[in-house]
Amino acid sequence: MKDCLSELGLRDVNSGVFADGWVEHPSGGELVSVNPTTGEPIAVVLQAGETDYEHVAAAATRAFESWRLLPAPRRGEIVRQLGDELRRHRAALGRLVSIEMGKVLAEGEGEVQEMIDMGDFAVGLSRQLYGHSMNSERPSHRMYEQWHPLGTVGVITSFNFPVAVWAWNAMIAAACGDTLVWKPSSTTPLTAVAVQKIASRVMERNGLTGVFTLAVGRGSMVGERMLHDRRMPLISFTGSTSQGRHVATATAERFARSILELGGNNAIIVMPDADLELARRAVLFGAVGTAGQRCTSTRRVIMHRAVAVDLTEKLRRAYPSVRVGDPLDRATLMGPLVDGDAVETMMRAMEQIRAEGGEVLRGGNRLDRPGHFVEPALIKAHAGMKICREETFAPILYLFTVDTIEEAIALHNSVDQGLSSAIFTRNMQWAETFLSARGSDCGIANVNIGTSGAEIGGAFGGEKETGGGREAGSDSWKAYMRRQTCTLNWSNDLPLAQGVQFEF
Ligand code: UN1
Repeated sequence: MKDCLSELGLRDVNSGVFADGWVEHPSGGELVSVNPTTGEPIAVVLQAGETDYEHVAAAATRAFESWRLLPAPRRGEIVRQLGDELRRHRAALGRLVSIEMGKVLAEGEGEVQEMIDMGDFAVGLSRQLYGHSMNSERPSHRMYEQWHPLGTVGVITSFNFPVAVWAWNAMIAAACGDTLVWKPSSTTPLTAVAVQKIASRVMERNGLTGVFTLAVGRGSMVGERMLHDRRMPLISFTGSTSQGRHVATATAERFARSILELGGNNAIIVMPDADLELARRAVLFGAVGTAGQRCTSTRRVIMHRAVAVDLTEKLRRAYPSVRVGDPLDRATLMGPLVDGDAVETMMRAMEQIRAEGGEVLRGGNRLDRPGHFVEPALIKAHAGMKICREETFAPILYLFTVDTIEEAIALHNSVDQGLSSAIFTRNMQWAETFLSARGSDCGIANVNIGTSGAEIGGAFGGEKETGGGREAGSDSWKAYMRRQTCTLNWSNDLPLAQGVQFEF
């Protein structure tokens, strides 16, 4: 562990505040980063106090004045250097993610790869911030739209993807000419400090500062200030639906934009012709991967009656063989939950499951060892269970049985969340029904692929109580820029639109 901390420049006590440079003694108190595998402290991060926050926000606002004027391809070139620096530290940073957050090493490294992929995407994007040109209805007039940098973006991230979600926002925002204030989750401050060190080294080499800034601190102080800070025209927030509702109202109140990535309640529909072996593997990765702590985790499987017995049996056999343990051990499939509260929440959900008549087929107990370990739970559920409508951020999987595709889709869409969805079938009509306007109501819909593990090239996000935000690929960049419609008259006359005559 020491090796990876020292490669990343981390010490026993670290500043969690970067404005124009590291603030040596921020005044917001000590935050101890704890290893969820052992329950032991890893290191201390010093949090932002009120004046520290002010320094950070002011530095990012100042940096915007010049960063926005740098040609976008030159900003892209700097983002390329950031990607290269991340490549150099992929192993160490991936390991730190596993140590601090508890996801297994393959997933920790995968998360850093997601950052690198975002970097590559943003480099290309920096030469493709296209606007349309339109045909004006007036003679000798030209009409077009262009995209300008927006300002300083406030980015509030969650513990479960402590670095990738920063990259979704940071790489795009930087290419678009915006600057950033990052408030990471208080559960994973060390990975944030490590990423900031990498980013600020690259910026320093280019004689720049204030483009990427960091304010580790309490949500009630740093988070609240960001929501109400008029210097930040956009807040990108990842977290629970209840917190997201607060972010939505606070930002709307001052007409700021928000990108919200909130709760999911993702399901896989399995039809009679499905390749059950593929389905089994996708369900397991989706339900057990990251210990069920992804927004995209598979929480429900909706099985056609024709395959319900078979698939249930396959899962019953697979669940006990999921190796739970040290995330740094390559043989482990599921690490710990992030903290003691997460374990308590899962245990409460298990009680409710039993009270509502769910049948526990496998697991669901806490493990008697140090750290926050649980067994993944496999539940035979029925549509009346209220708990299945909630996102419990833990490895609990509900199995439902249905008789038709219509019934499957109705049950699928009956929850409040709308992030990710999947169907397993080779039947074109079933697949297309699922993808059609009367099919899945989610932001992400997959065929013969599970609900989690999206590629960065597409826009990531969901509908309903998931919040409607879109991040990462496709045209998500548009949320980070302001659109300007320009009409230019090169005639010697002043014709009015819609043919309006106004002579005097
Ligand atoms: C999240 O859980 O907040 O699609 C993000 C996935 C990952 C990102 C998940 N690429 O599972």
